[in-house]
Parts: sequence; C-alpha cells; structure tokens
Amino acid sequence: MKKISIVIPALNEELGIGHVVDEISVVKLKQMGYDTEILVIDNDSEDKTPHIARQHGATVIIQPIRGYGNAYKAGFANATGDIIATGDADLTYPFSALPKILKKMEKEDLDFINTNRLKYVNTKVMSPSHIFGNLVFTTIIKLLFGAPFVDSQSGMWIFKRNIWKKLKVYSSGMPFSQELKIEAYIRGFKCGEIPIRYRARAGKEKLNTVIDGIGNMKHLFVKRIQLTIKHPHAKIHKIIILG
Ligand SMILES: Nc1nc2c(ncn2[C@@H]2O[C@H](COP(=O)(O)OP(=O)(O)O)[C@@H](O)[C@H]2O)c(=O)[nH]1
Ligand SMILES: [Mg+2]
Repeated sequence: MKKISIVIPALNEELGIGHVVDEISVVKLKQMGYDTEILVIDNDSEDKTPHIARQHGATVIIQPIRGYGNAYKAGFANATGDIIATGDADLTYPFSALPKILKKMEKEDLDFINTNRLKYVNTKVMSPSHIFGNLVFTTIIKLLFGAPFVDSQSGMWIFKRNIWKKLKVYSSGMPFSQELKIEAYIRGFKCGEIPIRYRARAGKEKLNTVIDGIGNMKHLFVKRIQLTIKHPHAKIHKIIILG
C-alpha cells in the first residue's frame, strides 16, 4: 500500500483545525490504494489547536520556533508517505479534492503539483489587494525564474516526498511557499498546476500583508542573485495545466 502524508502548519487555528482534519477523505484515499497520515505542525499556539487536532485523529508535531517555513520543514522531516500534500489549517483549502488531484498526478506522472486559487477567486474569499499582489508576484517570478505557475503564493501542494531532499529551500517564513515552487521548477521536476476553489478563512489571518509582501519580494531578488552565482543554468520547461 502506498502512503500519503498530509502536512498542515497551524498557529492559533482552533476554529478551523478540527474541520480541516475531518475534511480529509481517508476512506476515498484508501480505496485509491493510499494509507493516510495527518501531521499537524503546531507552531507554538497559545490556544487549543494541538488539543483539537489530536481529538480529530491527527498526529501533532511541535515546532516551537515560529515561522511558516519552519513549520513545514519540521513537517516534511517527520513525514513518511510516498506523497506529501499540504494546506493551511484555516479552512481555505479544499482537502476533499485530494483524491481527484492524486488521480491526475498519477495519470500525468507528475513530481510536483501546485494548486491555483486565482482561476475561481472572488473578493469574498480574498481581498482585492491580495488578488492584485498575487498577480504581481506571479509576473515577477515568471520574469526572474521563468517559472510559469499562475498562483505563486498558493499554500496547497502535492508532491513526491523523494524530491524534497533535492530542493534547496532556505526560507523559514512566508517566502517558503514561493521558494518551494521555484525550486521544484528549476531543478527540472515534472510540475503541474490545478485550479481549486479557495474558501473564506476561519479565524484570524496570520499573514501581514505589507510586512510579508515586502519580505516575499525581497526574497525573490536575493534568491535570483544566489541562483545566478550557484546555479546559472536554470531549466526552462513547460508545466502541465490540469483541468
Ligand atoms: N503566518 C504564519 N503562519 C503560520 C505560522 N506558523 C504556522 N502558520 C500557519 O500557516 C498557515 C498560513 O497562514 P495564513 O495566515 O493562513 O496566511 P495566508 O493563507 O497566506 O493568508 C496557517 O495555517 C497558519 O496557522 C507562522 O509563524 N506564521
Ligand atoms: Mg491561510
């Protein structure tokens, strides 16, 4: 039997985490030949997040050092599945779509899938400034790295675990998301992107639009310079757009 590890970073997400864990279709995944492990990475929450996650059957991994990237690094280090799937603990990502996404991944034999929130996005689920910001990031990432993902900031990825050790992802904070995609792409892995229906958030947003926006932008230029020094011949290739 193959195995999928679902890795969910969580910082004070007691409103959403239980529902997020419940939404994962363990039975359907089993029918497809996958055992499921659910890892919630508690990032030093001050509320009942870890307690609720355990009550709903997840394994809780404690990452005492805050940071979105730090949480994911702890999660990936502890994941044992052949496939890793990710998403926030705030109800925004449709975990129920995982069986469908996995089927497409198998069919196209992809190494890395990004999900695209922007195809069906609306201002009830994402603010106009975030929609605009996402479009700016996508354009800059395409210009700097050639990576043609439509949604560079999406937090839901599905990938083969064995590619993780070949990706040089250094970010400890929010830039982790864009850096993972850039790395998967430039290291030559077979990438795809699939539209999802993003939803409104439960609980308080942890992202700070201005501080994290500037941080992400700065990261892109630093990354570009680092790559030019260490890895001048980034691979330019196509990604598969899944319907
Ligand atoms: N921003 C942030 N999120 C964290 C951290 N640790 C874990 N998380 C989780 O990472 C996910 C992303 O944060 P969120 O506020 O939803 O950002 P957004 O989806 O980009 O608006 C959520 O599930 C957070 O609970 C952290 O230190 N900072
Ligand atoms: Mg979120």
